[in-house]
Amino acid sequence: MENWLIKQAELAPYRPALVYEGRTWNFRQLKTKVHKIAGKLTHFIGKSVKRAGIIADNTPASYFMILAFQQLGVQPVLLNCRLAFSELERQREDAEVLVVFVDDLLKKRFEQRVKSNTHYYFISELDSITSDSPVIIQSFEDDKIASIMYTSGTTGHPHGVLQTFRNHFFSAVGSVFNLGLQIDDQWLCAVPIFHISGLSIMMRSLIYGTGVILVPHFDPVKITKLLAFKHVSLMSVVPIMLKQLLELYPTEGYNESFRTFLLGGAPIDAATLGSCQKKGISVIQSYGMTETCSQVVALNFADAPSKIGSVGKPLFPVQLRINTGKIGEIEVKAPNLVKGYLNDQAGFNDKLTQDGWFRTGDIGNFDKEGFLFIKGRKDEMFISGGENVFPNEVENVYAKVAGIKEIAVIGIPDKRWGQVPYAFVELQDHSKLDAASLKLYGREKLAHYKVPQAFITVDKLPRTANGKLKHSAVREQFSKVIA
Ligand code: S0N
Ligand code: MG
Ligand code: MG
Repeated sequence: MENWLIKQAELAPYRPALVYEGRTWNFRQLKTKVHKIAGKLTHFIGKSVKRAGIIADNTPASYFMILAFQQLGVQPVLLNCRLAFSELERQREDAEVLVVFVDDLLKKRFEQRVKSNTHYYFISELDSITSDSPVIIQSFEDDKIASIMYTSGTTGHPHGVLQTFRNHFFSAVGSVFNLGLQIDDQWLCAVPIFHISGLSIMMRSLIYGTGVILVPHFDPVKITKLLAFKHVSLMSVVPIMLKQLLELYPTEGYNESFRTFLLGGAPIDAATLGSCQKKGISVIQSYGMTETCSQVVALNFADAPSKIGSVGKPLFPVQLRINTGKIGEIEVKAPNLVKGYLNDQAGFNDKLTQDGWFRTGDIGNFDKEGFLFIKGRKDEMFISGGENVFPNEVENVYAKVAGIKEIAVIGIPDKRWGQVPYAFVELQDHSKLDAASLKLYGREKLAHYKVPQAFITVDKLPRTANGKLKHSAVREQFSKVIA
């Protein structure tokens, strides 16, 4: 395929590509800007670098930088800014990345790290660099890596998901066949661009030639104003965002340009969806993951009102099956399914069935009309505010703490975040538990949303016959303590 950015600069040069706090770049200006940064990058990181990292925030600087990497054929490794520094370092090393750019909006958190670590730079450090003439790749080859983002798993450390241009292209195709396209569409992006929820909005824009309204933070008041008064057509949200926007929904409704929320990232309660319906707010529920470059299942406009609670039907041309035929693990085959994990192809292959379907770890069922309902997880993973939390990752960090014999982390329902982590701790003899210092310790080693909100001492943690921690039994046995 022809380089998408160059193509749109030719096809739709004057159409808005990016809008940010009152500034607009059309596709021609976007191309010029991105190529200029590509030239600076060439000067800065050399011509032969394969990958580079970015700790992005939702700003034009990060947006341009991600696109500039792609223009140079450099694989952008998108690092989650909410991670603890040790987590980021492990991912950087795994991806063999020597240069990581940090968005200047994150200065407060990263200032010391950028100063003291040779691999990290603020994006603004490029300002004073002259721009060499960059060697821009003319085509986006199907199997070339367009982006890498890390996801955790039930075993071991997070792995880098290798997303190709073809993966992004088919993801965008599946979405547009469902949601339709108007050439003046503008997609509001408040989800992080380091997640596939956000990056997929950027990629769709390049593929469709439509605009993105980027916002730096999820501020429900500001966003409600945008939805009410600006030309916004679609907005991707996770449940916590939709709930907060619902509370602020103006009596006059949103601007007539608004078509729908695309809801994903986590299951949502029926009451919130019911309220949206009552108020006449269009919500398209969807289901997807980093490994499929965003949605693979979504409702459509016609079915959304009558199929509340379902995430819809598999998008074109996604194939989906439930392994048992009734309620069971959801398996997927699709051109937007990635080929593997960086440095861990075996780990990825383990998730494939013998006939090549990807086992998602999610449990669901189809109703008689072929609509998918998500019922839960096969493993202990849970979602907090749209972020996946793998208990074993948290447990491994705490297993090293003196005095802790064993620790079990489970997701507990939470009104705001959906679920939050709680820890149940079996202490070594004569040890004492100090929840405050355990929290501090977690904050050092883990992203904040992974740190247990409570540490509860128990005499004995339930184990299976062969001594493995049994999370389901932890939940059953100690549910009274939590309630
Ligand atoms: C909800 C968000 C915006 C909250 O972040 P915010 O407001 O910036 O919080 P902070 O200032 O960082 O922290 C304030 C306090 O809140 C706690 N906190 C923050 N985030 C969380 C959290 N996630 N869970 C629990 N607690 C949290 C902090 O700890 C802090 O507390 P104190 O004061 O104690 O320090 C933010 O979390 C956010 O952006 N969430 C969404 C992330 C997301 O996009 N997830 C989706 C990932 N999934 C996918 O990408 C696949 C599906 C998909 O592609 C998709 C998803 C949605 C829509 C569409 C699609 C699609 O298919 O296209
Ligand atoms: Mg530095
Ligand atoms: Mg914030």
